[in-house]
Amino acid sequence: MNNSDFTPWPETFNQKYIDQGYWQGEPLANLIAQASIKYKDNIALICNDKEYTYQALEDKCIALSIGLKELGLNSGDKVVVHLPNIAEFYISFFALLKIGVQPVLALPAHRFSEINYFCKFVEAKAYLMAPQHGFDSFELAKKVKDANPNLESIIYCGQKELLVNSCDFKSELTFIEDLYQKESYLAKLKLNTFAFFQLSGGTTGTPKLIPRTDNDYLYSVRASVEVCQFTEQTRYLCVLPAAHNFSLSSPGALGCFLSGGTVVLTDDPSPSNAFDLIKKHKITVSAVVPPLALLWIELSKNQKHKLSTLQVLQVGGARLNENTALRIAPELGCVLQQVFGMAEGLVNYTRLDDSIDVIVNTQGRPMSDADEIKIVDNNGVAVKANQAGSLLTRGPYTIRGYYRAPKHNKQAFTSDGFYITGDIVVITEEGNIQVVGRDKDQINRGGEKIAAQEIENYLLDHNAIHDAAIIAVPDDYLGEKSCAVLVCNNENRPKVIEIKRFLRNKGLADFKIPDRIEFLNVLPKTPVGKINKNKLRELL
Ligand code: OOB
Repeated sequence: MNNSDFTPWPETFNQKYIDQGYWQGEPLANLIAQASIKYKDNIALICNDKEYTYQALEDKCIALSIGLKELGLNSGDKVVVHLPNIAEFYISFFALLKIGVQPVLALPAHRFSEINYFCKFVEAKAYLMAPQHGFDSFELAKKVKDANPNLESIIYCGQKELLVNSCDFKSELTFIEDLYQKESYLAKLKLNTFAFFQLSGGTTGTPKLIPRTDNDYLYSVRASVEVCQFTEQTRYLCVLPAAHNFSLSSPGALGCFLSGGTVVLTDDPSPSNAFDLIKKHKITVSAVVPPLALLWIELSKNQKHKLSTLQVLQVGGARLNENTALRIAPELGCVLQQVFGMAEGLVNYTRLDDSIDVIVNTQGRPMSDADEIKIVDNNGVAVKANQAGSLLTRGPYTIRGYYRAPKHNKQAFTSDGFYITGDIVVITEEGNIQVVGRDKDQINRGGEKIAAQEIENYLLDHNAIHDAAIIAVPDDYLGEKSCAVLVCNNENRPKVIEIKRFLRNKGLADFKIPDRIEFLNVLPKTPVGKINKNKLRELL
């Protein structure tokens, strides 16, 4: 590995985090293994009609890890995991960790453009995929394979018999069910530099990869479990993409596994399905983004009886407005917990016993005593109490640099290692954070993040588009939607539908396609010639 790939914590911090017990030198891969000793016969995971005890889940993880090794995957290899919410997501995640392979956790919504980029950027050895609703995942796999000669295997997570015989791509697939081996095997685990990759919401032209280590990630899960009081009795419903940091570790499924509770995983995020699952499996806690919280509130008008076991609803990923926040406890009959986190590390929670005022009007406070936060003005100087400023953070589970991005890291981190979150916040007198704005070129579309520059670059590939800017526009339901403002050649100005098709053909995730497209003769510029997005927002 190249030295510029991974930015380690400085030695003094390493020592401090170890001495103070935050980092325990434990492999993340052992999480299920240890739970399987402690909670052997508890039900760890329920997905559709499949149920796994901790022992059964660990057996599956071991069996798959052997098969993956026999397939030729080795410690330090990278694999792009692109799975919907199915049990194989956790099984393959832990199986890969067990043999030291570093997975990239792609989101189900990602398409050719993103998957191809991840495969190339990390020089992936394998791509793990499954059938997904609404698009041809085989066609995608074939395109990815053709574009990546380094990719040795495409691992298909689905039943063989479901694969149509006519699929000419069949011979190129490795079936996950063939990889499970019978004999027991425990890898000797030596901690890799980092364990796996999370994806950044991004602000730049290309997505950034976040290397998370065993030490930092496990600590974030342990600390989350403590704050959120997960126990063996916890029954967690995972409706958001399992790969996202919120549903994976805040405390998410991993927190639930660490506590010996039960994770119920579903690939159907519709509120009516969620309500049925809550009733059927006596769910105690779940995590949603604000637009989904709103839909749950709507449905609860006539289905509140299904929620009688639900104790806590975590809401995060985007700003939750006060009106919606106020409705959650009375209408859903559970405690609201606001979660303000980021895949780069820092996670803030309102505490379960906070006053209603704190729960409704703030995004909580850091989960760890070792989280350092600073709120600064444009010159990097700390702002006065009660004033808004840019949030900087460092700590035992916040990365010190993106993967293979030395240039970008100079802008995204201060020289003393603080991550510049791009969030504008205020700290209340009691020490809680309120997210009041954003100082990054990103659209937060109901929790799904869009890096403006990435889409602008794609738009500028179009012959008739001379200039392009993506900005956020307010939306009652999603909070924000994306709007592309374009300067085009007037004679052959493309139709809105053509532009959307053009972007879709690039193989972009659907949520990144602009919701609205506007045309201007010229984009307003700042004195240094950059597009003036503030002016643009005013104009629209
Ligand atoms: C979570 O992680 P990411 O990496 O998808 O997005 C992080 C960004 C934050 O920097 C902030 O801009 C925004 O999403 N955000 C919120 C928020 N939670 C995240 N903005 C306002 N209010 C909130 N509650 O989104 C994430 C990771 C772990 C746990 C929860 C969310």
